[in-house]
Amino acid sequence: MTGEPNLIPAPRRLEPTGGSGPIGDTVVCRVDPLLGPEAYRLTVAADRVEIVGGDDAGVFWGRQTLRQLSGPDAFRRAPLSREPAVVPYLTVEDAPRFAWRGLMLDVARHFLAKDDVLRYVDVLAAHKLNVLHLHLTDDQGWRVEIKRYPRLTEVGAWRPRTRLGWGEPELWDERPHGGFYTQDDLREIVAYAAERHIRVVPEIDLPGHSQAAVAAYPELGNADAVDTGAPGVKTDWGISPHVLAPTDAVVEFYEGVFTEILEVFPGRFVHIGGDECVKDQWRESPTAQARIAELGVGDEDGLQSWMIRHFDRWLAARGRRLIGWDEILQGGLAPGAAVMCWRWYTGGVAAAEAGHDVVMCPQQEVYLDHVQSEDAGEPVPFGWVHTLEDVYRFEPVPPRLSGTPHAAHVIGTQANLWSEVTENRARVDYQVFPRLAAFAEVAWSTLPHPDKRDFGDFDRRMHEAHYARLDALDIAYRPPTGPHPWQQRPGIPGRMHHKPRRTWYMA
Ligand code: TNX
Repeated sequence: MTGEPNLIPAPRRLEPTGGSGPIGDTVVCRVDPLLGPEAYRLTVAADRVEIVGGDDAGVFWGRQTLRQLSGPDAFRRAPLSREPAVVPYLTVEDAPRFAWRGLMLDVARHFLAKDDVLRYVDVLAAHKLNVLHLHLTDDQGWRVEIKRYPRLTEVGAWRPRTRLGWGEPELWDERPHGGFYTQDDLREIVAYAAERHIRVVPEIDLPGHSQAAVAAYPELGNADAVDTGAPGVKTDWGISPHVLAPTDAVVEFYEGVFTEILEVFPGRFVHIGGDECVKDQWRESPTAQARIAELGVGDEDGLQSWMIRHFDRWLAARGRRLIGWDEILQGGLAPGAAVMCWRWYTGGVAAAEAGHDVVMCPQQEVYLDHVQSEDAGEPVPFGWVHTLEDVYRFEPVPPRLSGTPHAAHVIGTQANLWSEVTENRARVDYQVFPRLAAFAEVAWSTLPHPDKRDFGDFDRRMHEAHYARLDALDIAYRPPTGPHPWQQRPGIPGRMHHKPRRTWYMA
């Protein structure tokens, strides 16, 4: 084999030095901090393979590139007894554009077994992505053991049945669903990820998306505003009105939760959610209204802001940084907090201009639960259509920030997989791939303006090399020609948005 190697993500500088052939068994690795964080230089020659990393992570990413150069069988779990791989002789100099290159897995709406999460760590590593964000709690399930509050998982990790799809007709899977990770399971995931230079960011969602917690401990809810007692774990989708009560007792309870979370997750960032907190119960609750007056925070938004600021201070005092969905901007953003921007680019732009770090993950661009084509055969079509090409043309830094000092506050980007319509690993694979490959290139490489990106070249590299790697990894991706018959879910209704979606130019 000769010619240009197919690399995903594309490297900064690639110099073929002529020829190709087998390489020896020895790879010399060393660190040279002058290269910078996560950067590497890979040299492949017949008699010598060398990887110089700016740090250990850089060496690791260099090894991933060597794996890419070694053919699809390098992505199997054991070598096949074949002739040694033919590898192009070259030098690659490479460094990531963004420090935060993430994937969020929503393990709350549908639980994903520990083994499937570990597999996703391997899959992220192969794509040079370095953050795994676990959405651990939501209305439909609480997925992390908290030793001091056993009912969070005894009660909150299970629901009696599950809504199938989003729309009409209303269909149900009558099987109980649930599961949770023990703290040791999560320590194992964190350690496994760390070996692959991937950070795990835990998310405990508050004060909204808390119905599972309220089901487990009704005193967390606004008992004076609702007469039904414990609501039970939510069985269908959408946003629950059951939000946390804004009391000292609830804040203390969650300090207990976060105390245990910090023991399991050593990383800097801790995600506190903050999204889609419906304020109806707070408006009706005399306790919440008295709290607004007592704290002098003006209104319900001010109350949410008070809660977020409390946890910002609490985390900062323990050497951590808060990150939350862009609603944490409402009512004033806590200093030092970072923002995960999901609603268009608006919140991210505002946050960056105010000096806050931002991770860009607009739902209009990189929500992988959203449908991948207009085809009628797409399983449970939800959201806007994001094709592989759309994701390849996603630009994390919008024009309004580009070229300004605020652009440096965009510390990275993330693709999010919400799991209302993905009930198992095969469905997750289908939604995530091949789009995560395009996302990985966007997150790592400095690509031209979205209109000028060479999608044809990307697609060629997909066909010539990357689909075969995904096959070797046993990823149940969406084939370029559309779903396999067994990947379709006829009869299960979805809910598609038919509005214009492309947004990079709007901010
Ligand atoms: C919005 S993104 C949500 C999630 C849903 C998702 C579905 C965000 C912070 N909230 O609760 O699962 O849309 O795409």
